Amino acid sequence: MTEDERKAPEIDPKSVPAASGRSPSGRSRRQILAMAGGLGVAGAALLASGTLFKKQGAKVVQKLQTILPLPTKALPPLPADPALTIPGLTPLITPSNHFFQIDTATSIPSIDISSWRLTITGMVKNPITLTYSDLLKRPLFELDDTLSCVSNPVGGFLVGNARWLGCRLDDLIKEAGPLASADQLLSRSEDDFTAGFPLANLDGRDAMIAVGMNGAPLPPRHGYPARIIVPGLYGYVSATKWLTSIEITRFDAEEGYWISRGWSRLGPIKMESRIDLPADGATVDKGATHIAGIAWAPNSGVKSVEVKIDGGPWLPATLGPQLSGTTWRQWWLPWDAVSGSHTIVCRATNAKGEVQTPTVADVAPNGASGWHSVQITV
Ligand SMILES: Nc1nc2c(c(=O)[nH]1)N[C@H]1C(S)=C(S)[C@@H](COP(=O)(O)O)O[C@H]1N2
Ligand SMILES: [Mo]
Repeated sequence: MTEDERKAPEIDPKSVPAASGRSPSGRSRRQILAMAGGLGVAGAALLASGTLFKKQGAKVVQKLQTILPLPTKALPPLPADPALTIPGLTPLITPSNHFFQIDTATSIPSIDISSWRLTITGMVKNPITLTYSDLLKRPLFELDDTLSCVSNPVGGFLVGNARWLGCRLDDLIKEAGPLASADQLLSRSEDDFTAGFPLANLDGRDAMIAVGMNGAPLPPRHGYPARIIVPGLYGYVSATKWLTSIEITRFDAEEGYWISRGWSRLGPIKMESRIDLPADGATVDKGATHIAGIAWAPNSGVKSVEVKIDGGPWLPATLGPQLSGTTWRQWWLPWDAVSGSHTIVCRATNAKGEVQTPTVADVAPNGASGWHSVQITV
């Protein structure tokens, strides 16, 4: 593969917002929906009253249709975010407008929801075609899941955590009836991006066709009207935005967009941890402060995070809430900063007791590994 191709999945740094932001917690679901739908106060009032709803004109009704049904299986409300009390800590949930964006699209496809269809075809007994409202009528569930780009370097910001809403992908594929000889789920977008992963990854994990993100319909830049989310897989093999078709096929017949460009066929997200506070290169005031960051260990969960300051011992950090086995956890460690220059390193251990590898790997072909370290001055 050429150098250009290897670099291709990296993104324009301008499109990567800092991974900090205001937590969406504290707002009611209805408020969030109302804002996302552009309805404002009037919309919220309409939602509160079915009779008012019926009296409104077609325009309002159309706007209201972008409001998602409630999940049949809802998650408990989010816990208090430790980021509220530890300044500089990355928020538990990444607000959608701060969520990293990676795609090959030159402009965001604008999709007419009334003519949009999702088809499931290929090596199946019963091909399926769904409209947007068919999709919304399926049982919807919520999923807290951390999505990472394979191009995320150690310590990088191409990773985000969201509460997704969608329907089960495994159920849909079961209904389509894949042939025994098929081994790949290849999804395609409105703009002809493709991503493929092993059918075997539909192993009971909560893979979904997502229609909602953080309490609102998927924002256009994150794939409206629908995208795939597969817990534990990098985006380039799974997370197709502006989804239009799913083809059940074989790896030896077809491959996703990035595979012929030298990236690995299989894309399980690697366990990683990141130091956000203090930032690399920062100058810190002497005295009481925190070392803090996030860590993720897909399909298992983070059991512990340890921090090493200069040549010292590994110190156990305090962990934030574990939303699910596939979300990041925040961690922090109080620190009495002493004058001088310091190197701080962190490492995670997953629920199976496996320690994050120190072996340094580049992002290509299947994701970066190694321990994140920062150099700071007090
Ligand atoms: N249609 C489309 N979907 C796509 C891509 C793309 O280029 N086009 N890129 C994938 C990659 S590489 C990643 S990491 C995720 C990023 O999702 P996000 O932009 O919502 O963070 O989207 C995936 N889905
Ligand atoms: Mo990616």
